[in-house]
This record gives sequence, C-alpha cells and structure tokens, in this order.
Amino acid sequence: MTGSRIDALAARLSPVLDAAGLRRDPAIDAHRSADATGIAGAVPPLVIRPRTTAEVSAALAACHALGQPVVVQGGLTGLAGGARPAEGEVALSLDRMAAIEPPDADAASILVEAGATLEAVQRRAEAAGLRVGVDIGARGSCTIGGNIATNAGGIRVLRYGMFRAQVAGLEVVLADGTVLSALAGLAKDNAGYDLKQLFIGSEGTLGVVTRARLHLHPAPGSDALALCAVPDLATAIALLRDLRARLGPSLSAFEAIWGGLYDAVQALDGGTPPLPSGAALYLLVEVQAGDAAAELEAALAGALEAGLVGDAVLGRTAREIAALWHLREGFNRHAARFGPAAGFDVSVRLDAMEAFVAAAAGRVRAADPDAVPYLFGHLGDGNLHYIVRTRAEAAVADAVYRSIAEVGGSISAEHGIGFDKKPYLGLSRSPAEIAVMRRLKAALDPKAILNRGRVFDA
Ligand code: LAC
Ligand code: ZN
Repeated sequence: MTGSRIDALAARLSPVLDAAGLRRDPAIDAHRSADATGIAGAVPPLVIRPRTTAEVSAALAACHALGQPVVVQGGLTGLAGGARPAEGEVALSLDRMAAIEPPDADAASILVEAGATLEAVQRRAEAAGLRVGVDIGARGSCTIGGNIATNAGGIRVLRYGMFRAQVAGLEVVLADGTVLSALAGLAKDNAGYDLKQLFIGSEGTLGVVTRARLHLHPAPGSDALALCAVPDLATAIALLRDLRARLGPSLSAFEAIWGGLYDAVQALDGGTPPLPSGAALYLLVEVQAGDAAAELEAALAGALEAGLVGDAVLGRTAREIAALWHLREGFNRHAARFGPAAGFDVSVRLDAMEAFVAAAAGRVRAADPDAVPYLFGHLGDGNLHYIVRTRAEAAVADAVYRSIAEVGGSISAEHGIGFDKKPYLGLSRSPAEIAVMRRLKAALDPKAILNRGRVFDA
C-alpha cells in the first residue's frame, strides 16, 4: 500500500519537478533520517526538493490528495525531533530554495527563500550595513524556514526578540497546496487576522514556509564582550538587573555558563582559561553601541564597585571576542563526549530561577545520585539549557519538568516540542489551549499530513 502510494506520488510529481527534484532510495542521503539530537529516524522512501513555491504547492497538493504524510526538512539542526522522519513519511526539503534578494535599505528588510541559511542572510545584511536580530550557534546550517517554523531564539533575544519579531512578511503553503503569500512587510497592517503569526513556531504542522521578508536592524557602531565571574546565581541576577539599568538597550546578550560546565569545557579544550576556575557562574555580557567598549567598561566598573562582579575580562580584539563566544558554544561542541545525557530547554521567570535551580538539583540527585548536571544558556531572558549526564533519563526528565511546572515555567523555551517533548506539553499548556491547537490543525491540515504527530497527537 505504502509502496504503491509512493509510486503514485512519484508518477504525479515527476512531470512537475526536474530530475534532482525527486530522490528515491538509494539516492537518499543518510543525514536526512536524523536531526541534531542524533536519534535515528526512518529513511524517507522519497525526498521532494522543489525549486519554487509553485512546485511546493504542487507537491503538497499531490500528497494531500493521496493522504501521504510529509516531514518538512530545513537544516536538520533541531533539537526536539520535529524534522526527524517517522516511518512512511516522505521528506520535503527546501534546500534548493535558498535565494536571497538584496536588502531593502529604506524598509530595512530582506526577502529570502526558506532554504537560505541564517549565516548567509546575516552576511548579506552585514554587507549592506545591517544586521539580522537573531543569532544562534547553528547559524551555518540552520535555515530561515526552520528558524521561522520553530521561532528560534538564541543569544540576542534580550535586545531583538525571537524570530517572530524578525518576520515582517511570510509566504506559506498549506497542506492542500493553497499558497498564502503576504510578503509586503508593511509596518502597519490590521486588515483582519495576522495569519502569519499562526505559522511562526508551529513546527511545520500547519504549513510550509517558502519565503519570508525579515526585518533588519541598523548595524551598531561596535560590539564589545566581557566574561565575568560571579559567586552565585543570586549575584548573576542582581548583575543583570544592574547592567540593564546602566546600559538600557545597549545590553544585547547576557549568557551564563555554570562553573561545572566551564571547567569541563576548559578540560576538553586545553589552553589557558580566560578566567580561573572556581566561580559558581561565568557570564558573557555583550554590548552593542556607538562606543560599545567604553559603555561596557563603564558599566562593569560600576557593577564592580557595587560588589556584583568578582572577576572580569574584556574581549579587546575580534580574536578575543571570538574565543569567548567559542567558550559559550563549548557544550554543543563537546556534547557527544559528555556521554548519555538528558537535555532540557526551559524558561523560568527570573524571580523564580533560584527556586527552580535548587529544586531541580535536589530532585535530579534523588532520581540518580550519579547524575552530573551541566547548566548554561540565555540567562538574560530566563532560558536555561539544563543538561544532565545520566542513564536514568526518564526519572531525571520527571525531576526537571516537575520543578519547572512548580514555578510556572515553560518546558520548551526555544527548541520547540517536536516528537521528543510531546509527552510534557500538558505541563505548560492547558487542556483548553491544546484543544484549540487541535482545532487549528484540523482546519488547516484535515488529513494531518504535515509533520504528523509532532507537538501533539491530532
Ligand atoms: C544554544 C542552543 C543549544 O543556546 O540553543 O547553544
Ligand atoms: Zn539556546
């Protein structure tokens, strides 16, 4: 049945797509069966690689007519299993739709196709003296379509917001092939519902992003970065409050690396650490401003005087700044060497952060006395990446999620739900909210062909 349906689909699509537009086993690359979690998925029996929105529309119309499930794939850098194929799903890859138009300087926006990498768009913007507001570690491989579908966050949410805030206009194709194109990017446009918002963060369950117009921001005069050591989480949060007051919108990132992870990354990287080990937390503080180094130095001098910083080092050259960011990416680089682990991406209000960290630590220890937690993340916006080296994954997940639910936090700050966090959605969304999600899914994708089984069961 499945085999003959794939044959029927291929027969319908081969007149529409060029030779590279349809790949069947064994031409399918192994990398299509997994996302960045590394958990193996199925190998899709067919990969569809359209070049235009019209081709995406034709492909989805055919899948819809045949009731053929589709997994939508961008750069495969997701961490929740959203793009990992399930058995029998064909893959729809946007990798051949990667065009980037020249930035529109007047509107400070840029029109891009879904398959363009974030880094390629950042480069185009920078060449025109502009910046993309979002930056994430996966920039070199993640794609704009995936960034939008997952509402990616990253290191500068504090200043520029999440991906949702970057989207000025959007083009999506619905499951039945209907094209919704709203790419003008008008600053003011209250003509009925703002439908694009539905698709941002929907993890490919409601439609396929094909093109977007993104807001760009004026390049700041300069960037400056410092690494600070603090004795505890309370001081880190006090420092954040203090720097916000001193720096206002110039504060563009406030990232945390807990001491245990700092030491582990240093041990793996070798060399001389920028600050000695032994502190409870290390913070990366970034300023974007006309004279960023001067602003940052003045702010840190004030914070030092107020007793909020133990030790600090300023990145002075581009090389030093890159080295500090490299440290921040340490966990991601070394993840495979940390052994079996359970990873969480949680959001907590700052005034509940200490209570959460203490409660989670106690429960994790009780669940597995040998567990080793590694914490880092976007402390400036309350988003922690909480990784636990453990073999007792289920018990540890229960420990962390119970602690998050207790303080009213979110079980997914920025990585989404996908397949992997679906069992826990009910801890952060009410039955009424999930029921509305199901009604939207049924309205837009009545046969549930798009990313079926991600986020919730239809
Ligand atoms: C980061 C990814 C894991 O912040 O979200 O490094
Ligand atoms: Zn992150």
